Amino acid sequence: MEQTFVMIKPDGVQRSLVGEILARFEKKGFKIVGLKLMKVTEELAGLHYQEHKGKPFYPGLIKYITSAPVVVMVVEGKNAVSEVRKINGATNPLDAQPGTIRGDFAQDIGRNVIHGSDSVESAKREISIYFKQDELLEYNYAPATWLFE
Ligand code: D4T
Repeated sequence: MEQTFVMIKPDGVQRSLVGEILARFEKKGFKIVGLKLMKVTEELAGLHYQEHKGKPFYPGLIKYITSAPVVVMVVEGKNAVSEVRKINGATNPLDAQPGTIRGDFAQDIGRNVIHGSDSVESAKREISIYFKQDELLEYNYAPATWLFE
């Protein structure tokens, strides 16, 4: 099983989309192994988005992500990294298909509601930025019996 990192960005929390978004991941059958509401500091934002440092949209991105609470989570399932990105939809909501989170709930690339790691390596890095080891729980996930052959 693969783990990935997901963030409901400040606009998603402010627009009361947390329950709706969590439900999509739960209904897919992803096991939630970590979950919390938090405020992203400038330091954490800088670590998370280090690959974008120097790009024109970087200052706005940091301001946005640190502006209000976010919900961070670690979800686990088959091909979780790519499956979560399919559920999230294209980075630019105007390119995102209806039925995806961004396709259904967003219009602007700078307010695109959700983040999902783009590779297993990124997922590991981002999980370690936002979660301490003891915040990730190991437990028996009952639906697994009916999700997997
Ligand atoms: P995240 O990281 O939010 O899941 O987005 P993606 O992985 O899908 O896309 P990304 O890393 O290329 O972009 C990170 C973040 O920056 C915002 N952004 C991006 C922006 O405001 N303007 C831009 O031109 C780009 C490329 C949106 C997502």
